[in-house]
Amino acid sequence: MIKVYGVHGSPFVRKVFIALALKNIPYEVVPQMPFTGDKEYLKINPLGKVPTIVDGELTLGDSKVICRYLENAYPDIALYPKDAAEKAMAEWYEDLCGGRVAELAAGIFFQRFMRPFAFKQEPDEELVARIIDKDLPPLLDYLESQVPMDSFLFGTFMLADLSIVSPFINAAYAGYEVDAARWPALAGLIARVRNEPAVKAVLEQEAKALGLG
Ligand SMILES: N[C@@H](CCC(=O)N[C@@H](CS)C(=O)NCC(=O)O)C(=O)O
Repeated sequence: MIKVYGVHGSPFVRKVFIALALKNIPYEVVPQMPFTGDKEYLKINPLGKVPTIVDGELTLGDSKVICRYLENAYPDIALYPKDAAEKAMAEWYEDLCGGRVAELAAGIFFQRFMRPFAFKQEPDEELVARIIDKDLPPLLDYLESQVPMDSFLFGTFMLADLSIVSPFINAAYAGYEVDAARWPALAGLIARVRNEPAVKAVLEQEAKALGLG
């Protein structure tokens, strides 16, 4: 059975759990905290980041690489569109939202969730305000221009939808919600993705793991 090293709450680990669930592939979770410098873990992922998967002889890090592998190795249920241009756009959204958008959302999550609850520290509200008022809005404007009002990006629910929404799941743990009056299509996509059975199931486990369930 595929092993996934990681921890609930990471948007990158969440993506792999949901990708596996969408493809009906059973998996086993090996709890692995990031940022620990765990020497044993560094042997299988020298970056020390989560997730990493082990599938038989194959040991692979990075959620994007893992999801592309899953798509090729287990092609029955598609995570990416087949059309070349659509596939490229799906990968672009995954890159953009797993990169800069995730970084900003993680800033809110770290300041308003991790600092008070895990480290008993005050959040840096100045930093949070800069993210919410200045850094995020141009990216939200862009995403709003890309996302359909009533459906998923490529018809059925796929990884591109999850990639766009996932950072905002983390930000929501810290009390941040995308303003539906200003970005209605994006807010609608967030609600639709959250409602997908595979996502719901993982979010339920995540809430328990974060002490929210
Ligand atoms: N590009 C990587 C990013 C993974 C990542 O940054 N994971 C975080 C947890 S959310 C981590 O392990 N951070 C630990 C570190 O940076 O040392 C992926 O898509 O898997």
